[in-house]
Amino acid sequence: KTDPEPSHDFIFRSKLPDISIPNHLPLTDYVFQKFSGDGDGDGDSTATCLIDGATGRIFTYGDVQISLRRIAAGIHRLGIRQRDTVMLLLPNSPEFALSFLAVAYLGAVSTTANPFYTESEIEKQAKASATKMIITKSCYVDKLTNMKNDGVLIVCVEDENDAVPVADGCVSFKELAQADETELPKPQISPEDTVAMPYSSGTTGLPKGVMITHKGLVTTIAQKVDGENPNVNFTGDDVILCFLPMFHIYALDALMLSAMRTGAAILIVPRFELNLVMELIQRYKVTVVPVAPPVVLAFVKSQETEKYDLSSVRMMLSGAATLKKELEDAVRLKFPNAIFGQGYGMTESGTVAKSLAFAKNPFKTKSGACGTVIRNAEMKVVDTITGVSLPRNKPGEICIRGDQLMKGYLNDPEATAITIDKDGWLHTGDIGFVDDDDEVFIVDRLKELIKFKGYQVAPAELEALLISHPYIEDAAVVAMKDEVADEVPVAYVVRSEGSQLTEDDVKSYVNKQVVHYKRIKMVFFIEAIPKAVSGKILRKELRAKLESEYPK
Ligand code: 4UU
Repeated sequence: KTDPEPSHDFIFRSKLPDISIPNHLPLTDYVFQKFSGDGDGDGDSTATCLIDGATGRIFTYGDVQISLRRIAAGIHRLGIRQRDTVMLLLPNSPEFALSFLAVAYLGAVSTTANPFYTESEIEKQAKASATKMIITKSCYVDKLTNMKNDGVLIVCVEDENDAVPVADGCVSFKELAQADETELPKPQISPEDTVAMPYSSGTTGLPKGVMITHKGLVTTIAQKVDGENPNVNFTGDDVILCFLPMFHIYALDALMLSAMRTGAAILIVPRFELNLVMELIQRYKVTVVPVAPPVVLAFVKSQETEKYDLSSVRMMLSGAATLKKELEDAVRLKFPNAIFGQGYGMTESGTVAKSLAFAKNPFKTKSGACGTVIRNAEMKVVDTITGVSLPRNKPGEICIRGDQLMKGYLNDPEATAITIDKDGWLHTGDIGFVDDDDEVFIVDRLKELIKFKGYQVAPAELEALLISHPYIEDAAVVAMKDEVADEVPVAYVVRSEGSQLTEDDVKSYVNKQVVHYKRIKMVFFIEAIPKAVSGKILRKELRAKLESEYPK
């Protein structure tokens, strides 16, 4: 029987065969499967799991598994139950990793937030996600007064030397971590339960809670590090450097959890500082360095890389933003022993593509590619106007399908339906193509999202702040190209009649309400914001105007 309407979709797949993925398991069971009776049982509990780069503290795999259960019992004792939301408002630290795992173990949900967020940014996310507990450090507690008054529990990680006592009305993390783990019966977790809920604006609008399930996270990790020929060959001998922010999906999934699944050691650093990072690479003989493009630029520009022994590095992985080919070629020269490649992902989709140069049995890859679609998944590229699927070498919107995708946006079925269509395809809002060797190249972005050094800046969020100003009639925010940050947000503003509002007034009004990378860099006053009849801002027009007036 012939199909009257055969599907003409061009589907792209990994060069690696599909594997069986145990995505029925709860996340922590999967991540530590090597240590369980039913896994392959070769986990070494005395192997190093976490190294605190700031203090040298070490947690073995055994320590981590017992600590996470104690912390889970402590959180439970304070009243947090399955499916409740806990906000992690922590810098990169062993406590971040332990808290995330504890919340997952409990069957509760971690919503991760940048600790540098302003009070109002934290409050918006805490309210929207129905956060019941915030785990943080003393230095951020001042921003949480309102939430504490609203009954949100605040748990405070003490400073290293206990110099600062835990703030009034907060629970000490150290005490919480001493709970009796045998008190907590193991919860029944469904693979469809949400485990992580980072915020992302996706292809349009305000930041939304991205409901990532146990099944989704297990799948995206397995797609990278499982199988006889894993796409990313992390092993128990690796020391993986983690300065990328753990609250963001890239470090959380592709670094922290993937490393734990393979038994590697994770060297945690609170923030990127070039010389400190090079010193740590030398001291700990770091083998894997996950980076974002601004870090690549810092390595390339540095005159001091020669002063350190960086020869232990065997893998450098870049992701989260566009990496220029010239930069990629330049960094290869600085790390002659390292394989360099990219990964491409999205909060909503997990990893979409990964360089096959990182595989155990690697493939030849090209500079500038952001990887090949991960295994156990399908990719297609569609025409942005007709939606028709395109063959190789033709740029269009990249779509991805598989078990790794988010369940949806919290309380937002409309935004979910715009992003994942009825056939299960997630529309990334990125424009790219797949070449003759199955490598993916990203060439443009269809969606409104701005990326400052890989950090998300949602134009709609800044526009909402702008129009809340009494003298601003209308506003639109678009990206301006920038040498260091790749993109920075700039605003087009329509002043209300008779207003003398200046550029500085506008900047200071918005910029004190947002974290540093969302700060508006320039303001252009304009008569009217160009809009479609539907009311949608014609961002393309504004971007073209910007480019003609401020060519790069
Ligand atoms: C050009 O940035 C991320 C996730 C990054 C990631 C995740 C798992 C990288 C490797 C990995 O294994 O998430 P978001 O939600 O903050 O931003 C998603 C957007 C993409 O849609 C794309 O526009 O960030 C951009 N992006 C990239 N752009 C991400 N990676 C790349 C890349 N090249 N390699």
